[in-house]
Amino acid sequence: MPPVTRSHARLEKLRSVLRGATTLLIVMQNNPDPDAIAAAAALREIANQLEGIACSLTHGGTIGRAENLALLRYLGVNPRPIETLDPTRFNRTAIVDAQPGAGNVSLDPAIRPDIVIDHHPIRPQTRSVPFTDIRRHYGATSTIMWEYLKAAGITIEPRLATALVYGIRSDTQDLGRETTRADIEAFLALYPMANPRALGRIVAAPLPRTYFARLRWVLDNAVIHGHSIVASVSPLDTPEMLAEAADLLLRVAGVSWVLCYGVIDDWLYVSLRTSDREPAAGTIARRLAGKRGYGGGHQALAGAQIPLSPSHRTGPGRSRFIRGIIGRFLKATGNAGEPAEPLCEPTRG
Ligand SMILES: [Mn+2]
Repeated sequence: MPPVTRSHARLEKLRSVLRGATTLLIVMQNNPDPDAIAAAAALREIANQLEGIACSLTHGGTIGRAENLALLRYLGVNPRPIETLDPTRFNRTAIVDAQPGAGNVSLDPAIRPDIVIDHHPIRPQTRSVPFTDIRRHYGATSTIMWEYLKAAGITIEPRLATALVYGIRSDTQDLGRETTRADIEAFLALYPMANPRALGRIVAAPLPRTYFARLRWVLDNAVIHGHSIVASVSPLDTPEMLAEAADLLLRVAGVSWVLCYGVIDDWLYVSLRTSDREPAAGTIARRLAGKRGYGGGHQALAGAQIPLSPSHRTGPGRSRFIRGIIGRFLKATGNAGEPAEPLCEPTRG
């Protein structure tokens, strides 16, 4: 008899929650990233192979980032926008790489999921879920899912292995950020099963020209305050661009804190990044979100979304509100009062 490890015990519990179901809805965060997509594909494989369950993947927001669209195409999965389906028609519901009530999940709060698997700090609503596996120190949910696949003895085909490798790589910035031993072990085990050429094509997916226009806006409008840099993204079509701009700006020499922001449908979206050990970006994101918004994340990366009240939606009211958020960010990072300096000299024609 094989030894009963912790992974096997977890897998048995997951199977017991799935057992008897014929359909499973797998909910990803809004504007899902590669880690969410890979984790959802892995859970689908497990539910399908072990319990014969038909799975549907869904998410709020949009998937606009070229790399993520290329990943979906390669995986052959077609997640549906959550507003186009009725979650109550599925026997079971799971959330991966996010948690109920987190603000970045569009599952109706009245629907309690049966399964939550994630690597963000645990949220109160998660505690009442029948099956939870929250490992906040893991760099990626893809790493957690690999442990389930391994415990289940499932042969991981190249497409899924490639997705999981990409999920781990992108959430940990190539194992350089928020990485544990488990992430490295998962990466080393999965990499030989992955298709490096396919991964290369996904990572270097062709970018639309609008991407470069947004990028030019970011670079032209980024302002340095001491060790912090602040940039708007406008127009903002999807919050994904904020994360991308924030990752890029953290590479500016002398900068250890980044805030990127933009407005979509009367919500202010904020992306934070830091290379400092403290304070945690997640803590600042929660503070900026206040009572009306949602904020959270990890030590090095975090995000917030804040609803704009009618007087803050346009013109000077909006500018004042955003200046207030930036001011609180600069205070929290110890850069309040530092002179504002543009990132780039204005270009001369
Ligand atoms: Mn993740």
